[in-house]
Amino acid sequence: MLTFHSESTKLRRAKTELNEGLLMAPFECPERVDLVLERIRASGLGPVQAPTRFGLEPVLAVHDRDYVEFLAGCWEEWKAIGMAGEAIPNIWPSRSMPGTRIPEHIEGRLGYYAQTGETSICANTFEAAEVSKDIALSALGHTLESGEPSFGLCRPPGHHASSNQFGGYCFFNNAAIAADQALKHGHSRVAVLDIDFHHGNGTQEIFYARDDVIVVSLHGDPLHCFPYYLGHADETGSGRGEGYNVNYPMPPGTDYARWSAALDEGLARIRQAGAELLVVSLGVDTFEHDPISSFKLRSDDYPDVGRRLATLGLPTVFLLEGGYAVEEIGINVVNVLSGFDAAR
Ligand code: OKP
Ligand code: ZN
Repeated sequence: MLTFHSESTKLRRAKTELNEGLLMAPFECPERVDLVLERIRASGLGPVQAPTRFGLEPVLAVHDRDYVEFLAGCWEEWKAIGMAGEAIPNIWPSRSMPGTRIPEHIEGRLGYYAQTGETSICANTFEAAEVSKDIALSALGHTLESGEPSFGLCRPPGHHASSNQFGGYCFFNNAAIAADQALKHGHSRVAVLDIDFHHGNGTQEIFYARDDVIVVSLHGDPLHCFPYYLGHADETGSGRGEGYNVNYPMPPGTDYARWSAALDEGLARIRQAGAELLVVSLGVDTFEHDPISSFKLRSDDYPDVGRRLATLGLPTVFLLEGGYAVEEIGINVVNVLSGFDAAR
C-alpha cells in the first residue's frame, strides 16, 4: 500500500492541552507520525510518497470561508495582543447565550469557532492542517487513478472538525474533504467509515443532510465519552440524508467481539447504500492501552479489522485520525493496513 507523508505535519508542536484541569503536553503530538512511519518502513508495507498541494478550494467546499480565515489568522492575532500562552478558548456562545454576531476580539472569535477547550492553536497550526488535508487528497488521488488502496498519514486529525468549528485536535476535516472531492471526480456515492474511538461529530455534521455520502461511525457512547453531545444511534440523517448517517455507540470496556459485530453491521450498511469508494477514518485509540479511551481492542485484533474492511472490495483511502498509546500506534495502524492488503 502506498503511504502519503510529509515532515511538515510536525510543524504544529503545541505545548499545551487542557486535560484533567491541567495544562499538559498534548496527546496529539508530532512523535505519533514518526512512530507510524517507522513501523511502515520496518514492516515493508510499501513506498512512502510526499503529498502534492491542492490549495484551499477543496477545503472551502466543506468548511465555511470565515472559519478558514479565522484559522489562518488566529495565532498572529492572539500574539499581536500580547497573550502569554497558546490560544485556548474559555468562552463560547452557549445555550443560555447563543448570540448571533461574531465578535471582533480574537478571544471572542476563538470561542465562536471552537467546539471544545482542550485544543490549543499555536504557531503553524494552520500550515500543518493544510499539509494534513494535502496528504488526504494525495491519497485520494492515487486511489482514484489506480484503484489501489492508499494511506494518508494525516496529522492533525480531522473527524471532529465541523463546517465551521475546530475541536478535539482537529481543524480541517480531512476525511470529509476527501469524500467530497471523490464525488467531484465522478463517483456518485461515497462512504466514510469512522473507526476512531471517538464519534466523528464533524463528519456527521458536514454530511448530515446529504445522501451522496454515507457516514458510519463506531465509537464510545456519547453518554460516557467525548465528544458527549453527538453520536447517538437515533441520529440517522435529515431530509434527503435520512438513513445515510449510521452511529454505533458502544459502552466503555467494549471488546473486539462486540466491536467487530458492529463493524460488520456498518459494512453491510455501506454495501446496501451502493458506495463506490471508501474513506476510512482510521483511529487506533480503540486500543486497550490507549491513554484517553476505554475500548479493549488488542494489537492482534487489528489485522482482522483490515481483513473485514477488504470484504467490501471498494477502492479504499485510509486516513489517520486518533491513537495515543504512542508505543503501539505504529503497530496497530500497520496491522490494519497489512491485514487489508493481505485480504484483497
Ligand atoms: C481526538 B480524536 C478524555 C478527554 C478527551 C479530547 C479527545 C480528542 C480525541 N478525558 N479529550 O478523535 O482521537
Ligand atoms: Zn479518537
